[in-house]
Amino acid sequence: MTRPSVSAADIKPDLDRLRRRGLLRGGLSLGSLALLTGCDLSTHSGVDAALWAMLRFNDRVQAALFSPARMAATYPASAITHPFRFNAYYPEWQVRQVDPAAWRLDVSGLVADKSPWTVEKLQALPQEAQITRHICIEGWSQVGQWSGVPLHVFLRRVGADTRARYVAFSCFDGYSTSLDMASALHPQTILALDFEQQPLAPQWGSPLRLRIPIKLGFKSAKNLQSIEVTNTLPGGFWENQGYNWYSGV
Ligand SMILES: Nc1nc2c(c(=O)[nH]1)N[C@H]1C(S)=C(S)[C@@H](COP(=O)(O)O)O[C@H]1N2
Ligand SMILES: [Mo]
Repeated sequence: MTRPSVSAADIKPDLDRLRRRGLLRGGLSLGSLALLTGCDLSTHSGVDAALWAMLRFNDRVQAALFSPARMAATYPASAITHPFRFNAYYPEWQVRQVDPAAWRLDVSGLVADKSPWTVEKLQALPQEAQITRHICIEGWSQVGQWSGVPLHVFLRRVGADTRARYVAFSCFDGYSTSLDMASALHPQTILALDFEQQPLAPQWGSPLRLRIPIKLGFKSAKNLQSIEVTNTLPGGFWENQGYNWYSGV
């Protein structure tokens, strides 16, 4: 085992971050971190590798606890939150708008059919409605009503290799996120076209957003531009800044 030569103060912000997320309990030392992860802690990149190894370990634990049969709670229409809260990594006046008639959804990676999708083509697929709770990592939640195409229906329609590990989502506002395949295939994971029984307004992710009640709100990407099926861990806007990648609720 390599002796850690980076001081605890050097990586204090990273350790504090992990502690806040409950990944490190009490006074986990650099030595035990090295033992746990098998990473060389004598350099900064080694420390980084150890921290990422811890996070991936956390992802694996969460994935092992996942059950495709476990459903997120659903609610009656009377429980829908009004007014519904907008959230994005920018303020509401900066919401991007596209013409839904000109918009196309790109499909890439491990799929048989890479032709782009129009709103009309998506509307012609089977639709599923849900009233579920959207839980933001910032500590607030709200109940909303969405409907659209179950992602498993879409993935099978495009001939996706559903043995692939990940599905990645890119948005035309610069946002991105990604899912493990099991969560992508969960029956409550939908490509939502409607919010409160109307076509999505721009601030709610027009013309197409992901809606996944079994994950924290930041996974429900709005303003979708492309979907990729891949075996390479894709990351995402918040995931790359240290939010837990799996983020099941
Ligand atoms: N394209 C895009 N999707 C996004 C975000 C974003 O900034 N851009 N923010 C995420 C976060 S953190 C939350 S809580 C929800 C907010 O969705 P809402 O505005 O419908 O409440 O969108 C998620 N999807
Ligand atoms: Mo969020």
